[in-house]
Amino acid sequence: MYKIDLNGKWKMKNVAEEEWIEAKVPGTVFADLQNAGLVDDPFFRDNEVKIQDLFFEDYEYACEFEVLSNHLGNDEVVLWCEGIDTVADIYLNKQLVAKTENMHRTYKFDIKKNLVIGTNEIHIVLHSPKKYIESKAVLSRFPSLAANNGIDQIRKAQCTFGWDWGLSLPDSGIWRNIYIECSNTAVIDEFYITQQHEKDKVTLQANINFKIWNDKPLNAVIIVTGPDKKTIIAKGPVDAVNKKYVANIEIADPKLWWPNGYGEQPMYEVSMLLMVEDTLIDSKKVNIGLRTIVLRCEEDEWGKSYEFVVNGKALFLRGSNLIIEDSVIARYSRERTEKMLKDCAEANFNCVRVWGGALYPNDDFYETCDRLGLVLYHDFMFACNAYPVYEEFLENVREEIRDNVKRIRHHACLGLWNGSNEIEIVLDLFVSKSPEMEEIRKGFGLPRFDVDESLIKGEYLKLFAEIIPELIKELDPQRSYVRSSPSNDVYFDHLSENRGDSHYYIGNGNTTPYRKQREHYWRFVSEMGFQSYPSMKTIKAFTLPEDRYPDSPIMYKHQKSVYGNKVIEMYMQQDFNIPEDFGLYIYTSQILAGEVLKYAAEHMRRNRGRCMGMITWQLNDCWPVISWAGRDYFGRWKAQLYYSKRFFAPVLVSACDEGSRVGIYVTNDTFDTIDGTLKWELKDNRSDVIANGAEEVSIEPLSAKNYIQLDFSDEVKDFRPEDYYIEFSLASGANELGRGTTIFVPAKEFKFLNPEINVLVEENETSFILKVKSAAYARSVGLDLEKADCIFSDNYFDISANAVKVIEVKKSSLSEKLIIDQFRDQLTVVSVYDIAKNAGSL
Ligand code: BMA
Repeated sequence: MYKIDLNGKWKMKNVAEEEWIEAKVPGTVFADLQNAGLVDDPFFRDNEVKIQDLFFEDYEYACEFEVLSNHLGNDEVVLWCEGIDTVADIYLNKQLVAKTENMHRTYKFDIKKNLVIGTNEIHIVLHSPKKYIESKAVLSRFPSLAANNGIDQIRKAQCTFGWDWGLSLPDSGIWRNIYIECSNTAVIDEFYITQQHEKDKVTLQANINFKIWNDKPLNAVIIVTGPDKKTIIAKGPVDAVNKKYVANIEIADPKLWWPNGYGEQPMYEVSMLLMVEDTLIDSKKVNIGLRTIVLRCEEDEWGKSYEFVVNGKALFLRGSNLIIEDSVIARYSRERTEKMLKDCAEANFNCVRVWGGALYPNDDFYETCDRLGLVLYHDFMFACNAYPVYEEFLENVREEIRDNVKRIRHHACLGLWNGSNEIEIVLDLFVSKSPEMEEIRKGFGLPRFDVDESLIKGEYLKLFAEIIPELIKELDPQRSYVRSSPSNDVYFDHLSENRGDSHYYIGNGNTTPYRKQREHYWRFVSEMGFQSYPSMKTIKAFTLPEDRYPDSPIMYKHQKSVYGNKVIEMYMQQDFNIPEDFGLYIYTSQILAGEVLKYAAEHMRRNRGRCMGMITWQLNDCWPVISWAGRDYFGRWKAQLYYSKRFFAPVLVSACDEGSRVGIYVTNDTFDTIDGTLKWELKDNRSDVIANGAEEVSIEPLSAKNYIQLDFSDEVKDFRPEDYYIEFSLASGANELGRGTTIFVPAKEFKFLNPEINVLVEENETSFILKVKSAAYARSVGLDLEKADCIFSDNYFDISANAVKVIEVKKSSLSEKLIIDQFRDQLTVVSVYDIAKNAGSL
């Protein structure tokens, strides 16, 4: 096999203009225009508006490459386009050879007859995605909820047209590798490896399909190399009639792959070789992890379970939703993706949901998830729309599913295929006459569309309950499939909590106080979130000083939800006084989001068994924006992600407070029994102990239980609840497993004293060590650096007077090298006391 790599330097121009500019492939039109200095930074202030005309233009890419006579002498010469965004015509030597209409597909075209020996030219015309959807919008059933009408007609990352956290930047480009492959005699065409798990043994079945142009006898060799580097080899003749080779390979004493926090992620390398006599003519390699993952939905006392069972153990999934990593897709990089995913593992995630309004990630994303033990709840790329079912569209979709399932199915991390995002909700919203839907419609200010309900829902079922699951049965039969999120196995009963998965938001069209979340007992939540502002450092990157206040026109350009900044403030008022200072306002919004999610997550984890997963909305941002993200565009952790690290900790100690009663719970999401001491203390705002208690506990693996129930109803008569808090902790020997505090009133009513927080910074070779002390009870203590970025081992934590909280900052997490004095100078500290002080309520 011989490869002609077409990646690299190309030229590009607007079809309607003469002048070419330098272009980079893989890449995108917008990135090339930006590199040539022809467009402004789309993320700055309101520049988004200025770039919109660009997406109504057609662009052309071209480059030349050499072909030798021995290239053309091959049996097959194929052009591979691993990603073309989206509507394109491909020309070779001025002849049209192919058209594309799907960003998500891997295209391959036979081009042997189109090439000449010597210099060849390829040029690719990328048609305007905006014009394309405009021309097709008549075929759409409904106007789009999220962005431009007609986006359901184009197989392109739906959110690139704009979303309630995303700007409109529907770019085009040759966004993945492009190359020519010349093959002869025979090649490995496809392979699929299944796993059969039995006690102390896993049997792999490798199915390899070949393309054969020759009648020479062929042999296949499969080498499986385990994590201990021991190999198992299978070999035999290729069945030339069926062009196949099938081998069963037994692995004794298999080393199982586990999600993050439950064990290791050992990988087995499977090499497949194709030989003519002793000569190697083709090979393929894949890394697999040995594990079973199934979604178990069985009738139980509450309805029907919705839990992921990994290697026979039902595990609680903890994670967040991935959107696109950057609005300019050319800026994706392996390093950035890896950093983001490492942050997920650091925040105690064992799962990531790949959300359906985005794109199928690059291979390195999956490899990293394999390595870090992040189970994927993986959508196909359909979101919030009624998708068409005319044959041409369906054929395009079938190919997209085939390409992506074949590309992704061997990854150990792949936990579930999910057909789509929020389609049942949206269709119901458009057509249902039910009073519940009428109410939600009102919240969105939407009319009901007088369209035949059964027709619309029938179309949805055709695509997501027939076509896609049939393909999964054929291509990836060992994987679980659900048709939408949220959904359950009763059609259009997506609001039900006792079966299926749920999405739950406060503030999206409702004003439910967040403490009401405890009235719900979801089986699995695949979306739940609350908006907050990104850090001041991020805001500075897209604003001028005069823009820096919550309601400024520019802040609103970076707020895409119709509910907007007002909702954040409305909820803020429930718990906090509103600070004047913008920096404190940002801090307040961030800890509020943390508190909202903590409240729900702890409740769900206390109900482990009934509820078996929480995936927050959303993990990341694709530009600097006010959104639900836990990690902002620049990768900075918002308070929410630090809160996640605590509320997703494998061992969680939490307090369930109801008036003057407080229950202390432990959720143990590990495989180990924990013997330890659970302590509680009732303290005043100076941290003086008023009452306390302790209990020796033995905590079963994979369990959640209320160990201590306290009732202060008598004491409450004598004390003012705004002066007191409860501190609780769990320790096993010298090892502290969890600590937290809870107050009896909303934070704005608590009588905080000046905590005079003091941070002593020391260092060793690899880390800065921070020793945080305070003079009184301090809540949500936030640490940051003024200019540089870093990851603190804990942040936005509560601390009592006289305690020393030790925080580590790995020097490797710093965005720039700092010596200890610079680190000290840049360090800022804030706590809820500062909000109250700034708001003048003390
Ligand atoms: C859900 C998601 C997204 C959206 C988010 C916030 O509905 O699936 O479509 O961005 O909520 O509104």
